[in-house]
Amino acid sequence: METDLQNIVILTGAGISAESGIDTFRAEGGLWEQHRIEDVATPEGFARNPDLVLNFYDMRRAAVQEKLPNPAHEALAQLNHAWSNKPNHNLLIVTQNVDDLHERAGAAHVHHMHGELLSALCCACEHRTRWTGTMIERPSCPNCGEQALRPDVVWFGEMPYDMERIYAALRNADLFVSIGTSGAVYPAAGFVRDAKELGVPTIELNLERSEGSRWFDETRIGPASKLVPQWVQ
Ligand code: BV8
Repeated sequence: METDLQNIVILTGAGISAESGIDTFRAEGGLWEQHRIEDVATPEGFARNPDLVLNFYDMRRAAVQEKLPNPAHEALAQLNHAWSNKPNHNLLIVTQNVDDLHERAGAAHVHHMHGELLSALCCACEHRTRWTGTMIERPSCPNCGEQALRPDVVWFGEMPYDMERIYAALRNADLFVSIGTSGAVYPAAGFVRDAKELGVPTIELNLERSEGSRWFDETRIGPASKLVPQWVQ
């Protein structure tokens, strides 16, 4: 990695967790082959069949808890730690992922723009609470007591969390790095173009060319567990 970098924005997608054994969305046999997006990742799908959606996320929540971070998560956590000890250096890890593998590798202040499996949101009082169990039994909200908990994840048609935090970091960035994402879903897929318009250099680390590859200054092809530690060192 260039030594004169000070402010870096890193976007991660499902591909960074693939080698930890977590299904991506668009791979063969991936999540969107097992379930229709409209049925399990939209507010309309949740209203139509809440049990299907709660089971989908209960299954993913249980699966994630059995998985471990891989060398890509660990390399970013080391970078995160090194940057936190350098004055006037900023590193923002923005993840589209709802798993907690960045945190379990030791990264701090990760921005989960699409929410987190291990967080529950109450539809009645909007209270958020850390959640490791299941929701299919319709547990009561710890704050208001209503049986109105949903997964605290951003579905299609819902606004990703704290977009201004991301855009502010991009405006100040010396480098934008994208790791393990297909570049298929907006607004995350648009960050590379936002960076280019701001004159920020861009790198993509991915197993294959993505929908966004044509916008990146550089695309490195390979598994994240190899590419990310190489890039960080
Ligand atoms: C919104 C959370 C507006 C839930 C997810 C234009 C502009 C803005 C919006 C839109 C637009 N056009 C359409 C839209 C709407 C929509 C959208 O983008 N649709 C797509 C289908 C066109 N976007 C939205 O609805 C977003 N909201 O726009 O709100 C708004 C405005 C005002 C008021 C209200 C609302 C919200 C989208 C968020 C949906 N939630 N996830 C959950 O996880 O269940 S999306 C989900 O898919 C991910 O979070 C991620 O964002 C997205 C893509 O997934 P990836 O992470 O990229 O995974 P994928 O499987 O696709 O690819 C994996 C990649 O890794 C591959 O490239 C593969 O090669 C690579 N890989 C695999 N193994 C490895 C690897 N790489 C390295 N190493 C490996 N080992």
